[in-house]
Amino acid sequence: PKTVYLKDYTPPPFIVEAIDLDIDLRDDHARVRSRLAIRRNPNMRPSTGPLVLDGDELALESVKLNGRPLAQDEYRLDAQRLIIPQTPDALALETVVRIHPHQNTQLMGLYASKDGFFTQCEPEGFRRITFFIDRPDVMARYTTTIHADKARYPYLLSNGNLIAQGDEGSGRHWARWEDPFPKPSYLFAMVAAKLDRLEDTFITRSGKRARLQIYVEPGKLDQAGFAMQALKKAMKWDEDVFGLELDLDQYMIVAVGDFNMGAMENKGLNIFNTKYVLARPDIATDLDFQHIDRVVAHEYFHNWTGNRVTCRDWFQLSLKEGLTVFREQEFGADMYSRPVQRICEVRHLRATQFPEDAGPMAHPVRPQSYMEISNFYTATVYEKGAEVVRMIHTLIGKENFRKGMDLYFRRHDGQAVTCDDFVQAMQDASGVDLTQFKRWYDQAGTPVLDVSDHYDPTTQRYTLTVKQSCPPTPGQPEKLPFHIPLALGLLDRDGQDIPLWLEGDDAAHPPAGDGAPGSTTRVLSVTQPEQTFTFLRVPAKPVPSLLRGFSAPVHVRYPYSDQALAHLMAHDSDPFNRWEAGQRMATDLILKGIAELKAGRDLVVPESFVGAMARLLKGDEGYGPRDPAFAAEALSLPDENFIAEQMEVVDPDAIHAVRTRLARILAEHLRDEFSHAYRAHAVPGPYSPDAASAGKRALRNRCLAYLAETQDPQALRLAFVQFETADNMTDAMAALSILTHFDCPEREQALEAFYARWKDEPLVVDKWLRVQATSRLPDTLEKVKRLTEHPAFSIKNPNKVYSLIGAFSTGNHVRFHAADGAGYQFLADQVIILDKLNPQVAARLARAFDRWRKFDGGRQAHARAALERIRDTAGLSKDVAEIVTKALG
Ligand code: HT7
Ligand code: ZN
Repeated sequence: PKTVYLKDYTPPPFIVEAIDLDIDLRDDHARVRSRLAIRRNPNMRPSTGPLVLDGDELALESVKLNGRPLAQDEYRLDAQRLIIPQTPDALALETVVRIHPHQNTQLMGLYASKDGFFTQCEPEGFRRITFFIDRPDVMARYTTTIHADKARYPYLLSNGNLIAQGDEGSGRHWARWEDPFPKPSYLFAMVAAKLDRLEDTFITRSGKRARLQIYVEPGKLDQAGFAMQALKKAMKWDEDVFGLELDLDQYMIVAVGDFNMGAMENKGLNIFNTKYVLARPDIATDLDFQHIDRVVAHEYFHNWTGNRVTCRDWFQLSLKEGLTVFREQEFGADMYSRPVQRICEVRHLRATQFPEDAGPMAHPVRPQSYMEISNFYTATVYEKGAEVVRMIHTLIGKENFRKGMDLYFRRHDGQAVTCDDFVQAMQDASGVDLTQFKRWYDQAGTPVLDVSDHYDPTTQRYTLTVKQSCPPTPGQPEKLPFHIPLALGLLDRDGQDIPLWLEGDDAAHPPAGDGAPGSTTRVLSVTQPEQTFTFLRVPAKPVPSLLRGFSAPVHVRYPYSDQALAHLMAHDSDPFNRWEAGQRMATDLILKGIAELKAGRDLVVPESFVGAMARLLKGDEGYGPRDPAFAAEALSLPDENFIAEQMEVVDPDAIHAVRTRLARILAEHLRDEFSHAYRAHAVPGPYSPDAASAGKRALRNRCLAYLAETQDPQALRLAFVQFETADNMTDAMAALSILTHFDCPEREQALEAFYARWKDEPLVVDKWLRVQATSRLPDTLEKVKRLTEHPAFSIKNPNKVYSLIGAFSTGNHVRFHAADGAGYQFLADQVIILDKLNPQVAARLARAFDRWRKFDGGRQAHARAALERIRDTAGLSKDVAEIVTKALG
């Protein structure tokens, strides 16, 4: 496949001022007429080039220029383009094309799903609907008319405002929508479907009344209420925190079960995966509720960060995604527990983005090239992109950040811009020089900070030496130093924070960002390959609490003793680092245990670790931690993927054995404590997904998981009883996720009962598939294979594919990486089948091979064979080709 480079960007030679679309939906096809008002881009004069329109799988029926049909020799058509060599400077271009939404298994462009027709245009789906200059810097005004059968598709929706509608005979009707805002084609949407509608209103802070509507599958209105509340919370939050108000009279969300990703921020007509809309206590877990809150907010926030100000080109994707994820994270922190949200975000970053940065698909937050842009909706662009925005926030401070946002909108509202434009606004608003900082956008790889220290009791000076480095990544062997905000504190012997006075502090000019002289958390600007920071008036050798709040997406190496970690775990005023200290301890223990196992010795768990875990359970004063949600996180052992990343050569069996053994030892030592905490954290009254109740359930279910690790039949029975008696999906699912790992009669009974009860709720069936795919039992792959034949599974539905095949290959480390290569062969088979139907989802699945080079020779040989088999498949999509060629490269 052809590679596209950022350095080759040129502005579009033509722009489209307006598009009038007419979409006629029929039983086996749709006819799309479009009338484009086009003119040469005035900024590109003099220009004489041809007019080139993108098109994909469009059957062209006619083309007219300024009302005159074009003869065959007046245009050229290839598989991807319509080219008109001779055009006036301003023209009206009319095309008529035929498309086949029922055969559109890629789910890009216009496609048919159970309840009707839906669209997905980002990044390059609009060209599958009509010929267009399908790039985000071409912004047009849209008028859209939809025609369809009235009984089967009563709702006809598109962006903007409904301006006319009517019947047209033969049981058909039509509706015309006009979007007042010019927009890029990727934000176009239309829906023609039979749905139920939930309505509400929101009065904006300037007093405008907005109509809010959520459309769901008929009969599911009782599952839409939470999403509506989420939307209203997000609207209020964006007004309060960023002063941003809805600019539309009507805001619609439509839920569809067939969707490649989570949701899409189309102007005024968001289209969502049902997973992020539908919820009811008996079918959705606490985490599902939380995801709905966050995804609804994310798409709503895009209305300003993405839609009002959009991307100049797809290399700038993080301009909207990194910034919107950051906004979503801040919203989450304000709605739930800030520290727990941060812990979950960092866990996610380490599980997805750090391996990406260390593997064959490593790319900067602003990639420099791609073969298929859909492959770059990555953890780097989204999650690391959000970390980059967060670092700006930390470096310039909250007030300046808000000023920077205001300036960004003042300068760029209605424009398609670059990441540089965003950083420039932040720099100009704050006066902080971000020149070096911008390297975060262009250099891939996770930087490493090697920290060492020295304390001099006579002068009471404490010196930290920080060395930064960054490993090579594809195409970038050498890196320039990053500008890294390193937030830290120093703990004294009693665990108290020491006020921090740095040598060179200038009281007259304190730093713009977080942490003034004398405060107990300071943000050091690490900008050199090696730098020294000296703290004054430090009464005794402190324990450093480094990278508080995870102030930068880096690895920190510092030779912590077990004692120091236990000290941080018990006393650090930064909750993130309290959690981090426990994770470090557990990781060290497991890595040591793996070495012991190889030498034929059993794992030794020091009393300091067991004691720290016990304190987490009991809290400071006897029973009950102050924040059960935090305790639940702190009691969770690092997962197997994370441990694998810490090893030179990964041994999945050893990781699994030692991690499981550690859990069992803890369970046996603290059996009474876990039992007590399990009983003490029962949540009385009717279910509510609020943060406090969810936190108690999380802790309780963590205790139940530990109890089951003892393999005591009574503990498994307890899990089964919880499964049977739970009045909410969180507790039922937690119990089932425990039982799935044990070969006991309760497991089969529970799985059977669960399916019998929920087989008609697709989102719950997804959970049923996932819980089986992630079982640690040795025959899991065989079961997964059988499940691909089960009526509950469909390879055409992305949610089913992610729940079964995706969960097995990314969420079941020990079974996917089986030494005989069977897991790899299975995944290769599925990728090859799926590539013919939905290349985008197939490519996502193929990413599970990314880290194959980290394993032993035997596994590498199996993985290579699987990758080569995919690569050599005839007619492979460019989506999958890019992933496998880079993996093999
Ligand atoms: N901006 C949206 C991206 C998206 C997408 C991308 C590729 C293929 C399908 C897709 N569906 C949605 C999602 C978001 O970040 O808000
Ligand atoms: Zn987004």
